[in-house]
Amino acid sequence: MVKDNIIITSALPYANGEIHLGHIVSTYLPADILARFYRSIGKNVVFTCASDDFGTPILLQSEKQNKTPEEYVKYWKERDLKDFTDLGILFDDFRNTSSKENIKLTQYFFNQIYNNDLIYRKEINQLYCNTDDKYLPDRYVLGTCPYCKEDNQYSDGCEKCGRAFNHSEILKPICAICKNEPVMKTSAHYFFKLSALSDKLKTWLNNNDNLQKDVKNYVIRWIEDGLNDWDITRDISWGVNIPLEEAEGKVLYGWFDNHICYISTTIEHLNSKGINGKEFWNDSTIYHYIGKDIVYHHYLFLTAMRLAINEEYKLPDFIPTRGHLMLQGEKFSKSRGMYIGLRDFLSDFPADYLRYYLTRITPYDQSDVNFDWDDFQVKINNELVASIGNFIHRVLSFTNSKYNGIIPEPKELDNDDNELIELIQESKNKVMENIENNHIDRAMKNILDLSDGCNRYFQKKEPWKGNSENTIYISMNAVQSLGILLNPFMPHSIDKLFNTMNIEKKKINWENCGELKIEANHKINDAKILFEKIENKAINEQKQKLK
Ligand code: B3M
Ligand code: ZN
Repeated sequence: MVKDNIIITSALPYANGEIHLGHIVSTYLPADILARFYRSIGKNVVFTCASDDFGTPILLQSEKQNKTPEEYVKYWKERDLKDFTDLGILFDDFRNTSSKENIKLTQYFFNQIYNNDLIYRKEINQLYCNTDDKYLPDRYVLGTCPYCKEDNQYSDGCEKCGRAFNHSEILKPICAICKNEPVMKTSAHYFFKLSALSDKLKTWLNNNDNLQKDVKNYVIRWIEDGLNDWDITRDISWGVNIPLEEAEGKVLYGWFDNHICYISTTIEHLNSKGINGKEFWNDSTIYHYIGKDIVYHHYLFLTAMRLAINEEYKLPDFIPTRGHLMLQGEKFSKSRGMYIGLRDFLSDFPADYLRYYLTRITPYDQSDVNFDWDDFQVKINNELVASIGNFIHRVLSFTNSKYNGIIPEPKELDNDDNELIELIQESKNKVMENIENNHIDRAMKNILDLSDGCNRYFQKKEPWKGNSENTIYISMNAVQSLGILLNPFMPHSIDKLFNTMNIEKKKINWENCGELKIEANHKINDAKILFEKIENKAINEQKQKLK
């Protein structure tokens, strides 16, 4: 059973580039739909996110652009937030991993874990550039992959063969800044004893029935194969300082501080509203939405860190994990031109078309999701326009033309009328159950089936032949019910719909779905077409843009 307090987070975007459709599919859209749904049934929802500011790639990029890292991340944070807002991703708060509060909480975590003897210091070999006078972690080093021998790879892994490796293993290393050859130097690093928490992690995984079984199984396999201790240090200037005197000049690895920002953002947000954030955190149902590439970090690093401080901050209940986005059956990739940026998409199509399509094609599992332009056109035209939009428009325009926009007084309801009301109530329960179980694709299919049922009802009743009072009265209430069900998925369109229907969105909630809330004599405004068909030309233009 979910609690009354609900905390939802989405993986934090690096403040290092634009948001694209790959980000949306696994992480932001499913989380936003759940948040909107829980708000509509009256839960206390806090949906938060932040920009992920620290780390070597961001420092390197800011240096390349002659900016301070602070200026650099500010630009991307604002840009990303604008794009999310345009898509209707409605965060209650969006902060920064580099915020004062997050740094403070991160250092608190470090100290507690250190005091609990779960962090130790060890000398390791690090590449160092004498020209730039720097240690060179991760992306500061280019070299040849030790496995497949591909040139021009970063020192943390190879893009060609996909292997991750240790910094010191890269062959023929050069400094990414000055291109000179670095030397090997020893440096003291701090390690988190992940291995020592293996049993606790396993128990937690086994006891949490909300986690997806397939993910849980392979994470348990990782634990059984033996976990390595985790190097949480970087010898760079851009990060959270390690709060120990002897660690001067060293910062924490970004994956140590970024997920703590789920906690710091949520708690700060609540505190600013006069609610005790920590109490709320510990008395809520917690969801962390992620893509499958960061399972290790969330199922192991994040949970281990909370376990390491004796669960002073509650562990997540759900970590909904979804697959990658493919485009036209190929790997989504900016460098190869198989790519769609969110902002570009939104300049050509309405936000709700993307929300509709991605919802329809995204299951609650690890399988990859294929964005296909032809399929997009088919689903929008044959489903959203031809079923949902068609029913809504027929009802509204008929009411305008036959009744001057005024809902007629119904007579005694007949079988067909009652059957439609029943269908709405059944659909509502199915949609609700599916959303609560994270099956948003199935929930959308339930809504589509309902709108098909509404169309059949309207067709059978033939209101154009006269005697249309009941049909219009019932249909108008069906439209409102559809609007309530669709609202978490397509909020922009439902705002427009409710404006046309002259009803205040604030005044209606999930419970009103299936009720005959719209009464006789209520007056609606002039109907406007809510969803327009997509022409072939528009799709062909998009296909041309690829590659
Ligand atoms: N910034 C983005 C990623 O690896 C990374 C997520 C952080 S979530 C705490 O997809
Ligand atoms: Zn150099």
